[in-house]
Amino acid sequence: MNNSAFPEGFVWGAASASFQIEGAASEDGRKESVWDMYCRKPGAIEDGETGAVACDHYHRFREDVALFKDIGLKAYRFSIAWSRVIPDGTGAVNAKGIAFYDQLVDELLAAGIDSWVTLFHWDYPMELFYRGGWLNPDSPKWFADYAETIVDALGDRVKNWMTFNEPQNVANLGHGSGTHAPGLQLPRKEIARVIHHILLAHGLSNKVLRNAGSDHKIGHAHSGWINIPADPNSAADIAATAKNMFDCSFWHPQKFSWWNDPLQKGYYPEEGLEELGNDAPGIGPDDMAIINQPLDFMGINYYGGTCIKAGQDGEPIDIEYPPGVDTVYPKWVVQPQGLYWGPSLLHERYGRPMAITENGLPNLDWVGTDGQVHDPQRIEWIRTHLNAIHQAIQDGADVMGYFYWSATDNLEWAEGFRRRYGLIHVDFNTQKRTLKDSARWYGDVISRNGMDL
Ligand code: BGP
Repeated sequence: MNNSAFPEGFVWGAASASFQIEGAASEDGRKESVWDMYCRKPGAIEDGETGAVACDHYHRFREDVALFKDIGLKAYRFSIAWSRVIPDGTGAVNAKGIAFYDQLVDELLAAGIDSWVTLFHWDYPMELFYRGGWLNPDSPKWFADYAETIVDALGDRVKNWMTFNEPQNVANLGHGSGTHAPGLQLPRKEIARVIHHILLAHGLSNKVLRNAGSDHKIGHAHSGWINIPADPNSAADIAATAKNMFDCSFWHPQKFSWWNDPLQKGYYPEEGLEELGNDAPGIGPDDMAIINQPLDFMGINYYGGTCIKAGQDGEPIDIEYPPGVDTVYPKWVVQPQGLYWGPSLLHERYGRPMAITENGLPNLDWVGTDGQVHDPQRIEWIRTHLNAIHQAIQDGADVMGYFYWSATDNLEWAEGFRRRYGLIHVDFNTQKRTLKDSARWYGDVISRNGMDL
């Protein structure tokens, strides 16, 4: 148990994403995104589910915000549906789309909740996909123009921004394995090109947000492979862990350093470039300077990590499922200490403030005969992960906040509605919301600023 509170001003929040909750997919001028297309693909989404209705948050956001207030959330991370506000991706702005986010931000403000806005959480406008999507060299500029529209509309009240959510998955799953929208299976040369354009889009939009006012805090929400030393007392295991986490001698679109070295240091890892050879992206003379913009915080989405031990030669050996470690449905390993080692090792490499922009437990929660949702495992999950963050902060990592994933149960992408992550249970037949036990428990933790976990 920690016997000190979290640092003053620590941000206590929960997160969501537009496509997973909003519904109203063809209302008020919204056009399709690549996820609408992907949902139409037979077999792509479990049980043939779609985002057409989801949590109907578009119509019920006031009720949802009232629940966030009941819990005691201090911050709410949500994303903008690009094709709701600019239906063609570029050009005409849809006033009704803007009005929705405008009202949401006002409602949150009135409830005393800070908005943390993600510009892009995967729902890429279909009209831009028809034009080549992230492969098109104009795609960074399209994104910067979209960012300008959003910051013009909301920037007087929204001060915390994330450019991209897990672009690693957009590249790897969306354009590599084809298991996320848009469902492409491209060779690595084209994936590296997609990454380069997303990095440029991050840089250009970062500048746009920065120009909107010096009080804007700009970051991202990245995933990556977080590693945990098999023996936390072994210097060799710790060294092998860091080596594996940042090593780019084998190129993979999921690697932290392939994204964050350009973003935060201004260059791609040399070994990765060498390995890619002719498949490396074309890098224009100004590109790296555009990509390498000041970053106020590094967002980390964490669900589970891989244990590493050092071999005889010190080289890292993966132990994916170490003995004694539990897994949750369907396969995440329960490794709270990843939120000690991830922030600690990322702090050593990048020395930047961090926010845990996602972390949560999927479970098969249901409303009991007493009308309540009892989810002790989620409470244990949050408690142990917060303890790990607390320890990382004690040991020097600068972690500014924690966003539980997710505020409500929602459409878990290709996994449909079965995997429930929410603090708030949603009955997808009736749209009835019920606070889970974990929501009340988390509210209590927030009121104590994390003391006595
Ligand atoms: C992250 C996404 C979230 C959410 C979460 C849950 O990758 O940013 O939108 O979906 O994962 O994970 P999963 O959908 O793999 O269960």
